[in-house]
Amino acid sequence: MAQGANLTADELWAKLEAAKDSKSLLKKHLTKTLFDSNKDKVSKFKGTLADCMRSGCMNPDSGVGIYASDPDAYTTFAEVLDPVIKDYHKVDSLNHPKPDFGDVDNLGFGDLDPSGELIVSTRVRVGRSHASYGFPPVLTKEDRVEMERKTVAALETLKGELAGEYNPLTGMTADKQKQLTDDHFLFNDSDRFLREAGGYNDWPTGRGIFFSSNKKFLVWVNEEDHLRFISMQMGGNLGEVYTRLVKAIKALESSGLEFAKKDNLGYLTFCPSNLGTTLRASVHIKIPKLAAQPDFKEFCDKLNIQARGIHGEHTESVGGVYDISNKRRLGLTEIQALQEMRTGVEE
Ligand code: ADP
Ligand code: DAR
Repeated sequence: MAQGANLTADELWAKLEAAKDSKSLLKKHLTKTLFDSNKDKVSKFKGTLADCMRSGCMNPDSGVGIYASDPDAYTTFAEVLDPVIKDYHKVDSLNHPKPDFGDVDNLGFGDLDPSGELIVSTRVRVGRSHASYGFPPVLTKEDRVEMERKTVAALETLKGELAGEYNPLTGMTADKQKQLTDDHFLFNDSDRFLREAGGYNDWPTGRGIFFSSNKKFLVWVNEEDHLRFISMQMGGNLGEVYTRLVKAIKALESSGLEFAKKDNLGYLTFCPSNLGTTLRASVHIKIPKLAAQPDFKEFCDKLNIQARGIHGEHTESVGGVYDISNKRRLGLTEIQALQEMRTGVEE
């Protein structure tokens, strides 16, 4: 159960105010004036500012610290969310470009590490939200089950390399879940930031994972976002991984699913850090010496790349292997975000 589930906006604010050392974007941008003028507003999905800020107030060590309670929160609480979005994605104005996946038949690159000495595996993912549904703080059990049903129906239309099977978490043995999570395929319910944001309400109902037959295309259902489309494989062939994902996105877009979008923000997601292209391209790469350099964080910041541990965000590196990915997802196109990751990894 999320500790802060029943705290009022004022009680959450008091926690944030007391967290003098917090470096989150919520702490940086939510002034008392903004708090007072937004704390009583309610979105079209009945979301509140408390719903949005809860996780960052309960976890002062958050990086971002705020989520959108629902798609309309990006309008109702724009005064609070816009400064966070601009800061995270390093943009001065919010006018996200139209989707552009580039020419996948002429990408100009393939395997970033043909020798296989550095890159263990490569993954590219996007997030999507079903239009007309809220996000975790306002979702009901019935919403999740309904979204799961719509998603599975769309996944059943996939053909060829993308065809596969859906595995609901309900009824999945603990051993199978552990094996899939250890192998970096499946998500779990261990992220305290997502927990405080309502991400595990009614767990595990409505959650599951789709695998293509070769397990190189996956879809997460109702984890942090309603949908995560994931292409991944061992080695460093970014070209192959990306091309597979683009094929899947186009197939699912014509499967009848309707995704939540907003002109100036692109595709809408639960966390503002994932808006726009929603694209995160990553490699698990062996860089123990580089990562041990005192200026490693500055090195990454300069290249707009982010280093994570290898079992997901907020986890540690193991054996000198780091998850290196693009940081920015909004204010640039999909192919630009991918190129930013590629340039960073090649550096
Ligand atoms: P995201 O927001 O993209 O889902 P996380 O950091 O939460 O990112 O990672 C989700 C899962 O994907 C984790 O289990 C992580 O180990 C796995 N993962 C991420 N990038 C790679 C990669 N390049 N190769 C293999 N697994 C990866
Ligand atoms: N844990 C939150 C979210 C940061 C971005 N990652 C997401 N959305 N998975 C934080 O503020 O650290």
